[in-house]
Amino acid sequence: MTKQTILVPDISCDHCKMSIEGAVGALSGVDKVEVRVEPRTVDVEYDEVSVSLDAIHAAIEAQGYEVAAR
Ligand SMILES: [Cu+2]
Repeated sequence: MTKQTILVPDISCDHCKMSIEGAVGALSGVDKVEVRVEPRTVDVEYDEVSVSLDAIHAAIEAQGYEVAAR
């Protein structure tokens, strides 16, 4: 398992939390995902053999959020 914290500056409320957690959690290979509204981060734990960090970024961006640093 790989752990990564992704900064997403547009996260502002529980709706953002739900949509990002839903989208990232639906990817196969993602074990855990937790959005923190306050530091505006997405903590994700995933199996890098099954899913890439790029695919996780893409799932976040598909929800309408920009990822800060790649
Ligand atoms: Cu929101």
